[in-house]
Amino acid sequence: MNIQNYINGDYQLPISNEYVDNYNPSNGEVYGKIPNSNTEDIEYAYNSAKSAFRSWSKTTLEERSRILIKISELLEANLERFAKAESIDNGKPLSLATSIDIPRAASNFRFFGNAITQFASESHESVGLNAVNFTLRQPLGVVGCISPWNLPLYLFTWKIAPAIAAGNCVIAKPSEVTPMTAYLLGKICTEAGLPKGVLNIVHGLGTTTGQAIVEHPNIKAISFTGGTSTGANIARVAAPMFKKLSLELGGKNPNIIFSDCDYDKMLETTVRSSFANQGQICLCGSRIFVEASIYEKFKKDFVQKVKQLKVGHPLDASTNIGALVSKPHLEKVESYIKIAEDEGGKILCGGLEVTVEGFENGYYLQPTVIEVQNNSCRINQEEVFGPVVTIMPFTTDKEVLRLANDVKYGLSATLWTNNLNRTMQFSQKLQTGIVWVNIWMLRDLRTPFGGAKESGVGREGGFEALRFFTEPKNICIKY
Ligand code: TXE
Repeated sequence: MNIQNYINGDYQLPISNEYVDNYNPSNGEVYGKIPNSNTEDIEYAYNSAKSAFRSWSKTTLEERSRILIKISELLEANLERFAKAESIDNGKPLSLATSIDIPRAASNFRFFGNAITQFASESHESVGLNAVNFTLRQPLGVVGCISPWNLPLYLFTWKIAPAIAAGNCVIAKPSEVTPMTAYLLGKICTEAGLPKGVLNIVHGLGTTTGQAIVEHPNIKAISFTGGTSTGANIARVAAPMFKKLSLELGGKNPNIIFSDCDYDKMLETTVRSSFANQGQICLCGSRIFVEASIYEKFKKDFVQKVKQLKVGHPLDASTNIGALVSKPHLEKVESYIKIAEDEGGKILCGGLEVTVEGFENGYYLQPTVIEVQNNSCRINQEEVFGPVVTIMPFTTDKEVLRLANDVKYGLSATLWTNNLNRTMQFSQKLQTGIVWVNIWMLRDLRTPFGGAKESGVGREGGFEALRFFTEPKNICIKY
């Protein structure tokens, strides 16, 4: 199926007249083409967004909220169709797309549809000076949203929903690797009554279409999720133009397991935090540190559970682990397994490609557990973003805290313990944007979401996102 851009409320062929192939990762076949939009396409999208901004920025909060919630309802009504499209495009199990990806995309619209009605700004009475200050929070204008392939519609809508709720008009680009559900979203927005030009969805390569969005002088802000080196590149281009930037980048997250934890719950959750979505979630706990007293037991139990995970076709209901997103990505992940072995890592299970009958050219890989001796090896320092985790023992709190922080990333950390003092000590000292204690990936959409160090700048979620997509203006009135 060939997809098109969604500009000014309609599907459009790209002015560039250039296309790139869209692959189905479950069988390695090309199953459609997507536009590779150029600067002319972005200019067209920009002009449509700019003219829509005049009235959208003046649309009442109640009306914006109504439309966002309608989009959410239409996504829910189309759950099966969207989940299947996501699974085929990305390689993730249909069960995951049905239970997580699409419901969360719907929640993003509902959440920000509600949040905007509660969003408020401060006033400051300058006592004794007969003056009052208040803050206006005005939409920025036309903003750019660029999202990755791992949670395609989930992350795409996580940016779009707050941007339009706050009164901006948007040029959004999904990953060229997984464009399908973003394409389908256009029609839903039209059906929900979103005025034309408020959301423009353009497709294409990062270096062509993404770059053109970032370079556009009048696009006021860029909200980006993706790789750290891409984020650095975007910052280099955007900074001299003083654009607002929100960057959600990679992670190399520690999963710290103490012997005083609830063992069964930890074990079950650790399988998920390691391999959910084929390990292609920036929040996956890819470095597992286990207290020495339970290390051997954990190693045995964990490997046994991981071996039970079924790698299979994404649409097969019994599949736990689907296909990796693309051939280059599969090769990248495999190269890291080799690097780990060369560095002295011991593969405890997995490490090999899987042939799924009838889909021999799909990108399937066994979930892989590697035992490492130290945290300075490349497999523990660099983001693999696949079904690969390492394990190593530790003895003291001090030691594991140092290991956990000894990495350039700082997105999230998971801590398994029932010790309150330890929980507070680690919560204070872990250099990450998120700390989960005795749980993984419980998401409350009101919380600030994002990373420290090279995992990014800025926070998404809740009012943080609405603050990002508005410009605060202080008004001072003397009376
Ligand atoms: O992501 P890219 P890639 C990590 C993960 C992965 C690595 C590379 O380690 O292996 O990044 O993945 C657009 N200007 N994450 O190459 O390139 C691109 O088209 C503007 C972590 O697929 O960062 C896509 O829409 N845009 C991550 C988006 O950026 C550009 C999720 C992300 O693609 C651009 C995905 C440019 N110059 C990968 N170049 C997470 N944090 O969740 C690319 N893009």
